[in-house]
Amino acid sequence: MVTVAHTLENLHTERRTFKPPVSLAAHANATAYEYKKAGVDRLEYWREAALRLAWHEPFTEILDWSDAPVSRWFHDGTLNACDNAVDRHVREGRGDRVAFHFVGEPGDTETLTYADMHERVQKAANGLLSLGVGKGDRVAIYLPQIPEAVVAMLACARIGAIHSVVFGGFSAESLRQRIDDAEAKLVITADGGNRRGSHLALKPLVDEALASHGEGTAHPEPCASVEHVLVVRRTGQDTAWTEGRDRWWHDVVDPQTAAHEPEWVDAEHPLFILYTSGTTGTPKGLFHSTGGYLVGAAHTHRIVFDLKPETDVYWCTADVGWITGHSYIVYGPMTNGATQVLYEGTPNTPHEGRWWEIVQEYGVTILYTAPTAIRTFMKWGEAIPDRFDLSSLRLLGSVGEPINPEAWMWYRRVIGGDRCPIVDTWWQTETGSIMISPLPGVTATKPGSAMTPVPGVAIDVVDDAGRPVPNGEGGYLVITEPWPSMLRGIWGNRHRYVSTYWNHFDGLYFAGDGAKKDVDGDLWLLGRVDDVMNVSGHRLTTTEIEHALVAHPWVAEAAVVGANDEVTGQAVVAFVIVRGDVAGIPDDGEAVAGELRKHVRKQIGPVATPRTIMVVSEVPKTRSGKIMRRLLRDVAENRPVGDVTTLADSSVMDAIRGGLEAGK
Ligand code: 6R9
Repeated sequence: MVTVAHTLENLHTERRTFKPPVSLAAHANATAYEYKKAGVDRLEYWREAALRLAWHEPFTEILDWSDAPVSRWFHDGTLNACDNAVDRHVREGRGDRVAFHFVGEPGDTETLTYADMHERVQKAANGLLSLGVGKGDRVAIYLPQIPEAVVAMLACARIGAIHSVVFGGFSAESLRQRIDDAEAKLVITADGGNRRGSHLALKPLVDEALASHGEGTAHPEPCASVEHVLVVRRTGQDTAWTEGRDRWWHDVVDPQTAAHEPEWVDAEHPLFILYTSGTTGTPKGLFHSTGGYLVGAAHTHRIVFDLKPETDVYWCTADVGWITGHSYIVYGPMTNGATQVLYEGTPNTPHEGRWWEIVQEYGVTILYTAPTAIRTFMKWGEAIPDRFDLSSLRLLGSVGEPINPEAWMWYRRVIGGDRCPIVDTWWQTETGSIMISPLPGVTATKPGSAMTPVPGVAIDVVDDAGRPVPNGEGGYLVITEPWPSMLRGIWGNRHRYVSTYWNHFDGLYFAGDGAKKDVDGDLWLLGRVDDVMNVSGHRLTTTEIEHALVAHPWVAEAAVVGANDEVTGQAVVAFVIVRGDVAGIPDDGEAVAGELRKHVRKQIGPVATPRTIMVVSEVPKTRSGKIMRRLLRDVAENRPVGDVTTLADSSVMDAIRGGLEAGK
């Protein structure tokens, strides 16, 4: 295992704290009592949370941990996730409430109430059944961010089929791998989606994925498991058709009756598979349960975002193809009866104020997004959000990466008008729901810290031997007790599940992240443990140096890697993007580098001074917005750049290389 710093001497000197707004605290869904209750009896705490769901048959047992590390929660109860997310609201008189304000990238909009969703999920469920899909079958969903994506997921849940959503930006090869691994019977896709003002084709990629890739390739045979491809018409572009296999959504779903009794499933029935890249080899198909997962997603959504379903307009900007979209667009918020914005496109189409225009137009009150987006907006400059009325906002969330204190402060000041609390939420595809976060009515927050585990979740930071570190020190983040929304395994591979997460420290779930407890015991996430550098024997994380760089007024975004160095073992190499809205930044990259080197030396110490600083226009990111340091390490070490297939924009690496060549 990679070793991580126990003694990150130079870490943050962040001392600012922000108390919860008094008015929010007075009416918050969660008070300090929540921690107390969970502290007294953790399982009882989760039992009460579970009782907020609609159960078909009640459960009697809370946790069965006899087959550890596979847990069973509420296992003798039965329920249906779609019934909780949709039917229940209609049944209880909330059918007229808006579920989604959908905004297409070209400007088309649609308002869908819970009653509308009810009609759609029932028709879609009957449509799936008519194609021979049933309980336990796997369905791959490869759609743009449109209402049908939500409807398709819920229709699967409704009939007990297991969905596997593949993000619409993935390649045909990635799609094929995921379809084969799950042996999906059906693929739901669209002719295409709208992206940056043009049509992105999806159906041709499905055709390619399902076809034979030829002798000698990884896929010499056509895909054997898929019987049908169900195609939503979104863009109207021409689409090749395989008769018998391909069916239009409007032909199959629209004529169905809007009457369907949900399939009541055991709490442990798998709800979905979601693939996430591992450090090695093939992507892992993580799967989640129905009952425990839904409890975790709905409960955390209610307490962390303080949702008031009658008045809030909630917008999570993630794609439904990621866990954030699963838990905090579909299952959590809908179970809580939220009114949401669903936006198909990119933040700068047709202009860089598009998000803020949407916030203004729909009166968004809660915004949940990622640090990478915030840093992009910082780069574009605050004059853009300043043009819009953002006064409806009352709560801001962040997820996906450590948020730099400066980005946090910018988010609070420019977007949150200095009045909205920020919840920095740490969690993973594996955890299913938020594990570490402030509670907005309780916690005094510190910029850059995710603060403390949510009530009912047991987390620690341990050293190489698995011993808890004292406050003020760093180590590995672990989860010490099972939790309801924990993954139930890796599809078809129990051994890989155990060895990936449970073999590092006896009885502890190893998250793969480094973290530090500050003197108060609050948690600072330091990135993946493989992002640790060793410079002349000093252990440094990429995150702390990135934080320091972004704290400089010239810098919008920074990515730091450790490159091999004959003298120091590793050396710090930084890639920085300078801000667009700050005057007086020198054109000369060397002058910028000199100033930033001085700045890092002052902020952290000489040992952290970057050997090389390269000014670039973009840094490579995965499609979920995480910086791909592996590729930057290739550049820093002068190697040909490795596999770029998971990059959101593969031309970024050419641009970086090109820029460096030109600068030589
Ligand atoms: C929800 C999601 C999980 C990894 C995780 C960690 C990083 C997520 C974070 C964060 C610091 C936060 N991560 N949230 N790091 N602060 N608030 O992103 O799931 O795509 O599986 O990624 O993302 O490194 O281990 P997933």
